Amino acid sequence: MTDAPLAPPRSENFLTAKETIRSWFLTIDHKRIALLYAAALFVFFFIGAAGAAVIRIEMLTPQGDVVSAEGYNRAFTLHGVIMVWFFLVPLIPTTFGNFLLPLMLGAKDLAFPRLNLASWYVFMISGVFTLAAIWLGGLETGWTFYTPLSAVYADGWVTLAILGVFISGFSSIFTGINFIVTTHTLRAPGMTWFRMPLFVWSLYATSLVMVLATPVLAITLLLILAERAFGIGVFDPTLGGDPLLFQHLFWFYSHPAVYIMILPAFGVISELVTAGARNRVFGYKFIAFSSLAIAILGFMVWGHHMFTTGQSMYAGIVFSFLSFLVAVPSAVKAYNWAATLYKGRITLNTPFLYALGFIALFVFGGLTGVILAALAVDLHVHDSYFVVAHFHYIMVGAAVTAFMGAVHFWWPKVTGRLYNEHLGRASAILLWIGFNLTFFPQFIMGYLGMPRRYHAYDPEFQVWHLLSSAGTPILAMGYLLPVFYLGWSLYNGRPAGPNPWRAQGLEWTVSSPPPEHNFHGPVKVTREAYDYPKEDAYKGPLPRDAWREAEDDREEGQAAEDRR
Ligand code: HEM
Ligand SMILES: [Cu+2]
Repeated sequence: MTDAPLAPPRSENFLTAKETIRSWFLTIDHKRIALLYAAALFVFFFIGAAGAAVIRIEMLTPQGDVVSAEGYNRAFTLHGVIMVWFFLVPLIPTTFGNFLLPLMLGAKDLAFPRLNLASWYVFMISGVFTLAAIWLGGLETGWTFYTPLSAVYADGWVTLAILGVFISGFSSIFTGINFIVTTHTLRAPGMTWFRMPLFVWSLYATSLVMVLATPVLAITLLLILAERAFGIGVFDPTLGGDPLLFQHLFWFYSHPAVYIMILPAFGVISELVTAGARNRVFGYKFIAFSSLAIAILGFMVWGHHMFTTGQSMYAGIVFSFLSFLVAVPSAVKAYNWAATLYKGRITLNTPFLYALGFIALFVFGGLTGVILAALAVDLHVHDSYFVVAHFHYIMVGAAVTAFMGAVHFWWPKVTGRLYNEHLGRASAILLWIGFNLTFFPQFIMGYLGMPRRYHAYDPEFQVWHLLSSAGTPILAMGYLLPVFYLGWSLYNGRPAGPNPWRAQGLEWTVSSPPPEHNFHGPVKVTREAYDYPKEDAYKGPLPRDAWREAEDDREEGQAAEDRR
């Protein structure tokens, strides 16, 4: 056996093909741009996390003692603005979407490589505006920028922060256009629509939402800026405006935006579940179409954020019913994953543990969404910690867990290195425990009446806040531990080989890290996605399963490395 597939020549690998700093900042390689995004998001995540730390420390005691009421408002606004607009919305599409879409389709790059680089620069510029607003003292509107607070009363750096979010929308739109055109035009011969990996379908649905919904947000934010700057009466009732108009416009974007966050996560989980169970995916078309159904239905439910605003009761009933409907395509996915696992040959390795953790947290988050969508219940728990818990189960418990699963699944592909499997599993479990300890108590206290966004509270809630704050350091460890062992693996990890998981998919047919232009020759696709060998599935675990073989390959790779 030769070393070639395990350690491709340096010139062939996208990381080492060109080594100057300039070559990184001017790169039009989708794989490098993915890493540029990853670096930026990493920084934003830790800034957002600092806001979370302030919140959880303040909530340890019922009195407001660590920060002032005003300071608390600024802390949760910092946290929300950074986490939603600068972390969750771009999280999976700009990193794994960028990296994998051309590889999965058998293309050399995205349709518009320069636009891709431009979208990163636009994103960075938008980040500078919003970070400047925070640096100069922050703002107190919450990530939702509700009027009339944001347009009239707030005296923080609202204009600057909103300008940043406005600009970041362009980067979202650029990415969406790029993905849609790539999927339509750059599929390799034989890569029919129904042979595309489900991650690609989810990116396609996400891109549609990005392109169609983001302009609405942009206009809404511009109107706030205009109102702040020129005092025109769009939202301000004293000038003849209507503050509720803002909520309609905002949620018309922001409910679909929650699907920008979760749809790519669904796609990741479909990949992890099929590779982990070594089984054909159950109901491929149902999963693919459910992504589109969610994207479309997602545009029709925004009013469920406004049940308590005095909108007409009939509107409330219709929005409530439509919101229940969204649960259907979501449940289709959950059932199909379960059916894929059933009789699959499951090995509990790290990416798969994250996938299982995701399914549990997503089902819980989704079901509590259905509870919130029930009109009568929502009147009771609206604006309480119950809502905070609901959206954290979905946005963090599900979306970020899927991202962590993706990191552990594609790490060997991106870097060419394997990480420590024991530490990987340990941190997946730590993350799950820390997450539930942090956020489950919030359901209970919310139900009991603890309002959100309060910096001092009634002592009866303290025990729940203590539990929640106690979970936070465990959760933080779950995120930090991978930084260390993954960082270590970059220099010391064993070479991964092209396909350490024995997974299906074009990205696993090229060397790791992939060559600069992805594929050496023309690509021709002759099989459906997830065409796992029949003898792999439906047999139950064997003493020497495919994972074990892959392990042997890795050892051979190590031996080859040692000999050199
Ligand atoms: C089965 C699907 C879902 C249903 C029926 C649902 C329902 C709801 C409802 C009714 C509310 C408003 C609660 C209130 O303010 O009183 C809400 C809030 C929220 N949901 Fe969901 N949801 C679903 C899925 C999702 C997903 C997939 C995400 C994110 C990826 C998400 C993120 C949020 C966020 C961020 C809020 C709070 C917004 C805020 O006021 O700050 N939801 N959800
Ligand atoms: Cu919503």
